[in-house]
Amino acid sequence: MKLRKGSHDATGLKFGIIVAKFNKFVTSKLLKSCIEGLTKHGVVAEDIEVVRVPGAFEIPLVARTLASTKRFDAVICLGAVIRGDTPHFDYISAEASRGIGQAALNTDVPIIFGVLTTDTMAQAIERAEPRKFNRGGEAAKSAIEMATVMRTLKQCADKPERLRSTSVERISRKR
Ligand code: INI
Repeated sequence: MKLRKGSHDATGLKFGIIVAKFNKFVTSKLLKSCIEGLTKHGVVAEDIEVVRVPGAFEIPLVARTLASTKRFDAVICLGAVIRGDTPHFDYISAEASRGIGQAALNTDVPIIFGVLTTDTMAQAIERAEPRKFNRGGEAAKSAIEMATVMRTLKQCADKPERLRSTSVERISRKR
């Protein structure tokens, strides 16, 4: 059996971050922890590009545009959609998740869904808070893991079997 997995060493990797301005109190926390998460794992500030958009609804188009440039190893989407009492929530959260997933599949670049969808502002704050759920930091970790596993898979696709051993962990079954 061969197990292929990503790593947490992000040295030399480049990331695009898209952050929604709507519910900025929450999304600014997500952004801060996300950037800290990337730099903690070896990413330098010059290799991070942040794009601000009005709300979560606008994220997919920018995600696809950034990913299409092929300048980034992964793109991270940050936003906060809070239910409140309007049906807006369902439309925006559905569109953001569908569009972000579609952008990743269309471009072959990992795009991370760091958009909070909660019933209340209190829940959103709790999820963004670094000492609680730290979803911004989690998004950074997922981006690094996906960027490194995709790099490994692409190297495997390019190289003949005998050259792949550095990126492949071989597990022999004990009998
Ligand atoms: N955008 C969000 O990111 N979160 C929300 O909770 C939200 N609500 O509740 O309305 C929201 N609306 C704005 C939307 O994303 C677009 O920016 C707007 O509709 C313009 O296209």
